[in-house]
Amino acid sequence: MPNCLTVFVGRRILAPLVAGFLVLGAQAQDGSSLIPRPQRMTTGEGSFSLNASTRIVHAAGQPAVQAVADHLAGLLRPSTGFALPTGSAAQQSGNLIRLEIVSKDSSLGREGYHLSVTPKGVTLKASRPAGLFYGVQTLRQLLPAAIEASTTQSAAWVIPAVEIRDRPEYGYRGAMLDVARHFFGVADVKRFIDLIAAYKMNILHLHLSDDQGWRIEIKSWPKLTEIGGSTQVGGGKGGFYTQEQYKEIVAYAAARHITIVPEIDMPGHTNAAIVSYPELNCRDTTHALYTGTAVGFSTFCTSRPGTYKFIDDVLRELAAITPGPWLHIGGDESHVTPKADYIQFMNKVQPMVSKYGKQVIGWDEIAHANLQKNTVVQYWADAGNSKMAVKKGAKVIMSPARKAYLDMQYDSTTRLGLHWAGFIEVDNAYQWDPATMEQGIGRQNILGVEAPLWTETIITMDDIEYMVFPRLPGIAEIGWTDPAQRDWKEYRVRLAAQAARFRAMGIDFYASPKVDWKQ
Ligand code: TNX
Repeated sequence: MPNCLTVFVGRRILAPLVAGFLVLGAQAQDGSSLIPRPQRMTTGEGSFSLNASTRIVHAAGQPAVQAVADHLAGLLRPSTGFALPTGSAAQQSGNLIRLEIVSKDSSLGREGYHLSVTPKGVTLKASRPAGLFYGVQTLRQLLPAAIEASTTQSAAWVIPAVEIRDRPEYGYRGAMLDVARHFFGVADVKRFIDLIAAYKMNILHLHLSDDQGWRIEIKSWPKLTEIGGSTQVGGGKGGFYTQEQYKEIVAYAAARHITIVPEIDMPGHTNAAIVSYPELNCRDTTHALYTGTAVGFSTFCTSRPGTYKFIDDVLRELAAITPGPWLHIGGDESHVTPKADYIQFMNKVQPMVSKYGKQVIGWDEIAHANLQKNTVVQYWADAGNSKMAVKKGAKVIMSPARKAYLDMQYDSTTRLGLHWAGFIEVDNAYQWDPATMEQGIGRQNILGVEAPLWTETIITMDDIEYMVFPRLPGIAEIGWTDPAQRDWKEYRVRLAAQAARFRAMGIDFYASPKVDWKQ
């Protein structure tokens, strides 16, 4: 146990004593600029030095722990140039980072971890590999920012002596990437996964279909990608993932303890599918590919049995390549589907998802239908819908557009993005509490938070990074950190300290005037 008498940062004592632990405020290099802010942290004396003889060890016969050890080594090798061998610990001495699964520490929960750094060594404990993975993300941020560089750096690779016990507030901490309006290839999605994993997010929702494009191969309906995947907003060439590529994304995410939530948006937002198979529409007229950005003009024919045969095939193929528990069926802005038809449609499609062993997520409008026992509603626009969903027994994912939408402009000068839900500066994106922002939803009914990035105006990976950073770390903290420990004035100092990490990771971030980046 490190010494934890008083912690001074600059000249100020930044933190109160909570339950016998000194909880830290901000500052680089002593652990106090961590994002998300950990639940409990105390600082000790001295530091641990990572060096050429450091090894990352764990007990034998634990492949999932070995995977976390290899992940950690993979993060540290490029910048340090050290070999950092990993493996089971026959010998217990030397300069070691130890990863341990502990069964007795139930207070850590499914995703918590206990990190102990002393001058002698680093020990990371968790009840499951996911917790070890989150502890690894913390360890990364305890090292100098240069650790994030992709080439060898000369730096003193010291980790301050700390003791951290940490676990998340919410189990669902996600981001969404719209690959339908503009398509992003596998390499971009992998980078996106790496960026959200660094902030302990555990969900990536992929918006795989919309009016402008169909992005996932469905073998029984090949024209979906041949025709429906052939363009995008602005008329570019679009693209799609083969099932093999999708599986590659799923595996890459899983290795980072991230679950993929695939979305097929329906019955609206379906122009690309309808152009590919006109019989999905009630009138078998000719349809044209769409490369604009208006919403709400398309709908599946909800009265034809053929529509449900199509949906069954799509859901079956998608469920077979999706190990996670959820299939998102959209349901937003179906403005040309008569309300009674919409309700009937959703009542029919939900059991089809269950049939393939998955749980439904739908945008908040889905609350108008009868909700199956496990259906989850994603709040984006209408609090009334979300409250109705809760009354019907559903759980809610909080993605309020006016706070969590990463495609909203920061201010009127932002070169990308939309502003229909308002301008969202970095402070605004951070200052809200999912549990209290709407009366009538309630903490106990909230699975967590998700920040969607819609891509009508987003074309390149640089564009993605500019809109996502620096707001995403704040959303990640909302998902992870106890709201009683969150405060903008304190957070903005920690955020400023992340800039060096963003730069080392090559992230093209928005240097918001709300943050004093020189601190
Ligand atoms: C609303 S959010 C939409 C999307 C748009 C987004 C742009 C939601 C469920 N529907 O179709 O891309 O606004 O911000």
